[in-house]
Amino acid sequence: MPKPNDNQLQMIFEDMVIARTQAGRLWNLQRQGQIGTIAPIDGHEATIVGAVHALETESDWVLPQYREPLGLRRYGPEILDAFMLYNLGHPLGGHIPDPIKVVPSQISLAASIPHAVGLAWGMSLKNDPGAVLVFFGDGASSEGDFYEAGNLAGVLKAPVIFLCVNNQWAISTPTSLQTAADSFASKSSAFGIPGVQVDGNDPSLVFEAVSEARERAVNGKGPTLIESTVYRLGAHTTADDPTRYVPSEELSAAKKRDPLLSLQKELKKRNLWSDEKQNEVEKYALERMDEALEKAKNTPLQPSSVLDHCFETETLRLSKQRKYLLESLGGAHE
Ligand SMILES: Cc1ncc(C[n+]2csc(CCOP(=O)(O)OP(=O)(O)O)c2C)c(N)n1
Ligand SMILES: [Mg+2]
Repeated sequence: MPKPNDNQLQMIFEDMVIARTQAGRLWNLQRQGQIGTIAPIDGHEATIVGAVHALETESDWVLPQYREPLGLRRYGPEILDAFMLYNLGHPLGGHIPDPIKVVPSQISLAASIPHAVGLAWGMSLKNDPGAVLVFFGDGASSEGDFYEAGNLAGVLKAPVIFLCVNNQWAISTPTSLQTAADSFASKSSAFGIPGVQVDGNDPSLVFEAVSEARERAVNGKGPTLIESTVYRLGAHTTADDPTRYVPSEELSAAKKRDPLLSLQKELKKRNLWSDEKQNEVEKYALERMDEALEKAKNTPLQPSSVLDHCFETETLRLSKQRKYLLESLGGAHE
């Protein structure tokens, strides 16, 4: 499979820098009480951005867990706008406009994996082109949903890519307590599909692995399980204190393999990146985030919109709940 060319690599690095810069700003906004809980992307950028750059945005769907949104910029600037609304308490579903093929983040672990398989199966039944990529963590892989969906996808040869981001932690649970298997990729053998392990700190390797999985998917050869190994450089979320359980020597070793540092070094050596470019991109990232935050602050909260987008036609039970909600709000909101 081809590696990303120089231009693609520059774009990948740009998206990685934007994600890291915006993540830092989000952390501060949460600490200032301006937004809700967030899960930092730090350490996951090469995997998320590398994977997304191997997809065809017009035909391929992405289902993020909750750590991915800042890395999905390639799918459109609207993703950040939707994410900022979500961070201010708006339901995410209604804000990712058509035709962007990104499904709202899933906080309930592994719950998006059966959705991804259903979506992929539906696409193959309708002869739609494209593939579906679903992100989930090492922790999410312990859920029944993962095994059920993986099994069905193998039988149906659904065009789906299972991307397990092994960041070595599920909050404070290390992978040694998560599974007794040799690897997360090896779980693919029970589904009868290929399992691949990749160094998730190198976006070129992730790009290559996802390109290959995509090729299989769109050619009717079925799903692939990719385990992309990274290290969670930050806290689990803004509600976590990792100094209580992450061994400091392990964290300092991981910081030396920070995916941004190694790629920046390589690109600079090849004259594909400079300090000026770095400053310019960081400045853009912050301005873009301020703009998205401002837009979100100026959007009135509509509590009943949490009931939108559940079904194509609203069910009787939902209609009753909507009526009850609107009545209890005393008509103050829609
Ligand atoms: C079904 C379910 N069980 C438990 C939780 C609580 N929870 C939130 S995040 C998390 C850890 C997830 O770890 P992993 O899947 O490895 O993702 P990471 O946060 O490391 O990116 C847990 C247990 C949840 N959100 N959903
Ligand atoms: Mg994890």
